[in-house]
Amino acid sequence: MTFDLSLYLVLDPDLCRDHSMLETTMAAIRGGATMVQLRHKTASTREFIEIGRALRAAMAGSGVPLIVNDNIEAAIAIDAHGLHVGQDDMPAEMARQKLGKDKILGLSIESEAVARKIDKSVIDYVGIGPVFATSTKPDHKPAIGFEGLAHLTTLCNLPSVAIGGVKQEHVTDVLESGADGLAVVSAICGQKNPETATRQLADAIKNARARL
Ligand code: TZP
Ligand code: MG
Repeated sequence: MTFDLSLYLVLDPDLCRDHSMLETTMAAIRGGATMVQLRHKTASTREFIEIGRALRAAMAGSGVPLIVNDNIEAAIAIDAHGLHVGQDDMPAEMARQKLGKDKILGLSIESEAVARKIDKSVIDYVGIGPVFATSTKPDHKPAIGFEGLAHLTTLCNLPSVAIGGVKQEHVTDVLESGADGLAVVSAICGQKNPETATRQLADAIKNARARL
């Protein structure tokens, strides 16, 4: 499946309080989100699959891929478009083997040491960060800033998305650092109007691209 990393929504059940994860997703898709990741650290696999199937059904026909964070069993049961794994999750090689070649596989990269170790042949994209410290992921690795982002996008040489505290004001710096897009949680989840928040981000990305 082809995919566009421009504006990648990562769902967080705690931040999506006023609007459910499903409502937030549909609002974000109307606003111009290009990828959606279901990330739910506290759900059982059964709950995860239930939420994921509902999301998958609601998103059908939108052209926006649904990616599952970490849980390969859920990704398969949901028939998600892909899986995203971190450094503490299942190794990417094993994830690729279980997923098959047609699904999208993303990997988190937070340092040069990690970037140098990756097997590019099994990964479709990398999520690089955190660019900034963020309270959304309390156990995050040290922030890398735009300099670190630029270094790691070059080193990985794969489609990439920047994550960690990134907001509308960072769009130009993120794209100038070589990333293909922004992955955001709080800039969309938990916003009063997730559709408007997404549209403003999507417009900022379009405008920045036109200038670069
Ligand atoms: N991985 C690295 S930082 C992060 C994840 C999932 C959270 C990003 O959240 P926010 O609210 O966009 O800073
Ligand atoms: Mg993880």
